[in-house]
Amino acid sequence: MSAKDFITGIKELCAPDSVHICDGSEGEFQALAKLLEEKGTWQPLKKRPGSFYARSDPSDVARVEASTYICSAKESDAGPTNNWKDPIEMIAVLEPLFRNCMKGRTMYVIPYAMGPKDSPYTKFGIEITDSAYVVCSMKIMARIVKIEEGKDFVCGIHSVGMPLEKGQEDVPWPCNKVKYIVHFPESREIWSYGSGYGGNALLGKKCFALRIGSKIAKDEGWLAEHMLILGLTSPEGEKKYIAAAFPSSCGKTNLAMLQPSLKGWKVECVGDDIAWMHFGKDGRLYAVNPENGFFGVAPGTSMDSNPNAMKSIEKNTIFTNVALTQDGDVWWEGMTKVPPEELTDWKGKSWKRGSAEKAAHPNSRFTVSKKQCPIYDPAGEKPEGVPIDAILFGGRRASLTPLVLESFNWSEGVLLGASISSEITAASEGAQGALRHDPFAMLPFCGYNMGDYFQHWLDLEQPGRSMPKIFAVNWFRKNSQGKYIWPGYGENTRVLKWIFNRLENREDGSKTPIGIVPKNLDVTELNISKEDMDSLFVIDSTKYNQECLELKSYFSETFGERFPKKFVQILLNWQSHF
Ligand code: OXD
Ligand code: MN
Repeated sequence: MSAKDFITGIKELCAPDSVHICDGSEGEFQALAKLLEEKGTWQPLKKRPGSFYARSDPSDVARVEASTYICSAKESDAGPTNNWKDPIEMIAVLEPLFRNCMKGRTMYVIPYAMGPKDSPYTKFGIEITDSAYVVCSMKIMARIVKIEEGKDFVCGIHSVGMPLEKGQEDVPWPCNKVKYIVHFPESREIWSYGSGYGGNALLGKKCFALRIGSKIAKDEGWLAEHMLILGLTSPEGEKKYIAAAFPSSCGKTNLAMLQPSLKGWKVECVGDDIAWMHFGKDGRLYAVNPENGFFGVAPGTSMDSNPNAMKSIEKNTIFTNVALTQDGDVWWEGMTKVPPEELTDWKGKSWKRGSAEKAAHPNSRFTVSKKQCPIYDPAGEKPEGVPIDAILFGGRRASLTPLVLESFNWSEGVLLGASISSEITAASEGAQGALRHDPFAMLPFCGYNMGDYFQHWLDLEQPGRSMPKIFAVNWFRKNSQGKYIWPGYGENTRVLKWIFNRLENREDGSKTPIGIVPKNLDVTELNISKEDMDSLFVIDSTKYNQECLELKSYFSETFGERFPKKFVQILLNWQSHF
């Protein structure tokens, strides 16, 4: 389908009052910013030049996984971890919802690129939306380009699902309680209805770059991953790139922008959320960050936890669902040790220090260009990407997984990725301590059968390729008093240093049945008892035996036939040592 036919077809279906083809210019952003201000969607922030403060409808605050579908022709291709509906049946649901859904509104057409300029790995999309907030956010999160007929693009149709009858007043944050985030992986289409928030609405991010992206990557032999990309330079000036996958709330953005605690080490940020990785002609794995900006969780971000994020958002930033200070700045839980005495909370109500309610929504966000990050790596613009030497998989486990573990080989490392899990904390639903599996941190983002996805990872190892080394990390191990042992944040440099040196065979390790742990981690000037330090690397046979059994039943019950046989062999081998 040509871009022109796509736009005409959607215009006919959605019946907007007008059509605006976006050019991504500053003038366009400013005009839309003014419109959003007039509608009450957002307000400019006095304290931060070029920045805006938006509040969503309180019912529209996060990705809606229960309403997210992968509509492949065959149900088995969506797999057990995705909602599925037959594509024809789904179109029959969507068509009446989208018919005339843009009445009284402008239909914006956003042609955009995911990936660096002139990169062979960059892919194109067209998002049609009736939300000016989405246009402004997409200008930050993607690269808006010109439509070029003849170019392949992923079609995305987004509507807030609130047509306006003649004379009907708009609301600051239009949305609909009916929500559908639908992906058609075979025709590479995305249909999103009813939400204006984040990954539901900025279709380049989770919908394209991960769900549709992972399917394209499988078909074309590359990887679209929920991973940060960082460059690490040693005091001697050598540089290596690391990609890392963590489930949500495990500090991905903090690691991506880490401020090293060790003298002479330098971290540069290529991306904080998504990596597209291809093997180059030299057999190495190269990564590009398809995104142009960060859509970061605000709560917990502070000058202590992530000074580089704080510096990134001093200007030209969209804040959504955070709290507002009395002098016109933003605030969220964790930004300062002591909250301001009085705030306006994310719902627009007056909030006093000591209130039981959170002032900022836990999923409140900042949206900012990656170029504003003081440690943004200019190599992030290289068309060929950056060479990845190590891949990290992190989970949140109070016991079991050591602080860091190097896998013996690619296949065992892939199993470590598939085994990522987090223990449910008091803040989450579910029984405390219960395990939530999140293989490769891709559970909500894999656009096809995850059993096939595991096999795809295994199949990447081929003669002539030099595979990155794979490491598992766990910043969240607790001691017998229930306290976190590892200080994390900037101190994670010590773990990165060990990994860096392992890549160069400069550092010794101790062999365990499942991989190699440090012999001598650099802990100079860290105040951790010897007992705690040792316990960071303990591999408890009984617990690991239990874990292998748990993993076997999780994989076979969830993925059945598509659970790779290789994983069974590895698990049996691990178990034979415990
Ligand atoms: C995100 C997420 O928004 O992973 O990045 O949910
Ligand atoms: Mn993410």
